[in-house]
Amino acid sequence: MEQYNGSQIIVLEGLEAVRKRPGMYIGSTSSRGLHHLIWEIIDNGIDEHLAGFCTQIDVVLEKDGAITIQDNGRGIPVDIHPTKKIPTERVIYTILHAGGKFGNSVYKVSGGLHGVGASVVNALSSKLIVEIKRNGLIYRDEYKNGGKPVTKLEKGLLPAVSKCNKSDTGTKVTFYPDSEIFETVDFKPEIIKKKLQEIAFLNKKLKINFTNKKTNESFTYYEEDGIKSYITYINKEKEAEVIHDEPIYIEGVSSDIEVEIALQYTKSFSENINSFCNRINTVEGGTLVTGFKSALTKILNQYAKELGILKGKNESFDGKDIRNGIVAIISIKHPDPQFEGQTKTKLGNTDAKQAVEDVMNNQLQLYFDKNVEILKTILDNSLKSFNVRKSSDKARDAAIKQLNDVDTNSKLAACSSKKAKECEIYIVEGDSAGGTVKAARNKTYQAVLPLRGKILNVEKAPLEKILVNNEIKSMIAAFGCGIGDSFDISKLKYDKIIILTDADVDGAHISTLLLTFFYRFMPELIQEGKVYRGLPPLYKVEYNDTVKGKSKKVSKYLFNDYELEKFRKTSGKKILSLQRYKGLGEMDASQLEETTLDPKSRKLAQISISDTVEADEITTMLMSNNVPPRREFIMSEAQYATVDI
Ligand code: 2B7
Repeated sequence: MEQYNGSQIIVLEGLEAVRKRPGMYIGSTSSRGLHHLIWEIIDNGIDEHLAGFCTQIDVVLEKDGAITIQDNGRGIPVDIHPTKKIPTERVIYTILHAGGKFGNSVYKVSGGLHGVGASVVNALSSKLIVEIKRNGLIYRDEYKNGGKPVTKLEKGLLPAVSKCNKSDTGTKVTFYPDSEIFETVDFKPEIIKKKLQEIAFLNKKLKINFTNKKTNESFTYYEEDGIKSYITYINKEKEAEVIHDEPIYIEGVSSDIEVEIALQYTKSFSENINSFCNRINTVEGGTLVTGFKSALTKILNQYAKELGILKGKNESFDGKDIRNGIVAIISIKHPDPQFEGQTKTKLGNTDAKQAVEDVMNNQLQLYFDKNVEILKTILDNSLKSFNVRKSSDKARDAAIKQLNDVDTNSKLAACSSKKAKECEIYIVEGDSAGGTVKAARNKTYQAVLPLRGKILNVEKAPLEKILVNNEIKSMIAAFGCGIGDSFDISKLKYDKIIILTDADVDGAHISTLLLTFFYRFMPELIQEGKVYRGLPPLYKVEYNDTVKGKSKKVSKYLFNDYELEKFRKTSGKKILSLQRYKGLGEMDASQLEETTLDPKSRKLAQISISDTVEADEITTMLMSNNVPPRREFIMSEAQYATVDI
């Protein structure tokens, strides 16, 4: 039996709260949430690197499924905490919101999980061991069952288990994610490797080793050139054709804000700008991106004028022309970042815009003055986009006019309410499922738009073709908020856009094509959290249950294999019949209403963009002709409930 004093009981109540609602702290208990545990612990090591005390982080996937993370920083302090009266290490690993007050990192981020990560990971682990090398001693502390201390303190202090060299310092953490909390506790080496590579790019000169003890493989990530190499990596992954050999890299400091920018132009027609503030991917952009765009447009237009590239006197390049084919990374370090927006990933600090502009104005000008050939290549690229845009503007205007002229929406079953806030539109795969959904819906606030078969792949089709495609025209007209430059989310007629497809590979593919269309032409819909995927159940089980004292046959819908497995293991019920739904078409109107339409019982997954580099890569990969990886992705995505692109 462990002995708890008063303060520890309060502590455990905090960790209990994390176990009750893990999603609030790590997003979900799916594979994604599971891996989040690793990122939280690594983050503390990275802070130690940023503070200037750690040069290496080792990550090990152990044979028994545990993860070990070790750094060569100063080692977490083990002395008695002045107010909590227990070793500081224990405060960090058992008290929620203990972060922030520790570690003097200027770049500590108050929002999100940063700093409280250690206690959250402990709360969600069945076992966790912390080993600290400090003062020539190795200290060890062990917890079990969601953060309950196992190690007995000696005179209130952490016991030292052995000696080490005084100069040898650092922190080592091993944890076992709790299988009672997570849907899966199977760490995926591929996910870990990808993230470690990204961390290495964003933290130049930090060495990260990954060892997979299950396969006896080892990998090292070390990026001397940081985000500059990241650009090269992204363009290689995407097989993008670059128009100048080396990425442009600039850096500088303005009003205490460190700014680093790397960019390279490619022959692609889209723009890919990724931004990070204090290493957090600002998916929704914000002031740092605004500053980047405005400075880039201004600087290049100025050069275009000086070099006489645009013939018309009052003509200038549009920002769109200037960013045509650009791949860029903006990374800033801000002492007091304000994160806003739907997913708290939009930087709000106005001084960040100025800082980025300052560094761009000084350093980028300097770069172009030295590299005139590259400047000319880029301006020539802008000119091409300018000319294409001038000619396609006309086609586009005509197409948009046509959209407004005729009602192309004969298939849309509108809802009677005109209040956008309460309305929803279901985009349904196929006419037959569409028909059943129409019959089952609540006509007041649920509209239905059935789509026929294949959706156009907007990644590959030219704009003229996209704008005359029937499916796309119906969606644009139904949503009512335009597309591209003329997009206006305030005109959106619905609060939720719900994609409803079969729970199979084809359904996942159609859903991906739709998301690609939204991502490229109406990204705000996703950023503002308007897009959802309906999750139809995969199984219906029937079993006997006691209702009002009588045994009765009842049924229950299960949404994935995990739920079925859980039902089998924990319900204690004998399954009388098990039906597996192959598609929406197998359900009648009342089943469909209960499982996918009724807000009280349906399941929806909100679509979000969690990583801009990855979203862009996945979009390109899915839509390329490279079939094998595409199939694999669709399959794995189809299994999970939370959808991120
Ligand atoms: C906010 C908390 C989490 N912390 C320290 C000092 C060093 C240190 C840490 C760490 C991950 C896995 C191995 C500060 C910061 C707590 O206070 S956390 N190193 N590494 C870590 O967790 N790695 C610290 C001031 C003086 N001496 C040490």
